[in-house]
Amino acid sequence: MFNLILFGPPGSGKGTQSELIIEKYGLIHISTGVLLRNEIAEHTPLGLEAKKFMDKGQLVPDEVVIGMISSVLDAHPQAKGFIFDGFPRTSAQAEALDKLLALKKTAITLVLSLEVPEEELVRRLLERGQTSGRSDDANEAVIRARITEYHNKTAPVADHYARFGKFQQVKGDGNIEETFALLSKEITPFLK
Ligand code: B4P
Repeated sequence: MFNLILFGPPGSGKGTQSELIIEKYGLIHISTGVLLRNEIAEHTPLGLEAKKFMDKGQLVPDEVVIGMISSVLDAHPQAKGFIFDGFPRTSAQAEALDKLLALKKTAITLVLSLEVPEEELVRRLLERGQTSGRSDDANEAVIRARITEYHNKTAPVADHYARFGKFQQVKGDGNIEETFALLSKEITPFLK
């Protein structure tokens, strides 16, 4: 199996690039952001709980997110591999993911981290906020709070995977096609 984590701050293009990667390589896409927004749209108890955090630009509690991931992994026993988009976002989530994958006799193959300057992140998210209807893109204060959460809680996840030589930075401030070409260069050798 080939299991990829697409890593990077909010607005770095994880969701955008994941769509292109699944189309080219046939992996199963797991986006915790999409899963959480679906729960909110369906007014489930999990969605109502998640919304309280997401509207403020905060991370949703680990146990909520880890439970969701576990169900999705179980739903795809024949997958040739997964792309994790927006997960793990804390060290506790990374440790839980390692354990869940070990139970399935697999592991993370590679972590690709999209590097984009902060002002470009804010610009992209404000632009998306004009049309997305996403409450967490709605104003700059919430966007900055998400970036702060990233620095405080998510950035340390990089060390977790760098220790095993699986962490690779990729320039993410070019256009969508340029960034996809750089990611493909890293992925293709594993999936030839
Ligand atoms: P996510 O849904 O994961 O979203 P994101 O980090 O905001 O965006 P992403 O990096 O995917 O950017 P995108 O491609 O969309 O998280 C939302 C919230 O959910 C979190 O704040 C948190 O509250 C919660 N959450 C999710 N996962 C969690 C977890 N594991 N634990 C706890 N809480 C969790 O791109 C953004 C914009 O830029 C788009 O408009 C796009 O068109 C544009 N763009 C992309 N690439 C571009 C490029 N190269 N050039 C110009 N524009 C580009």
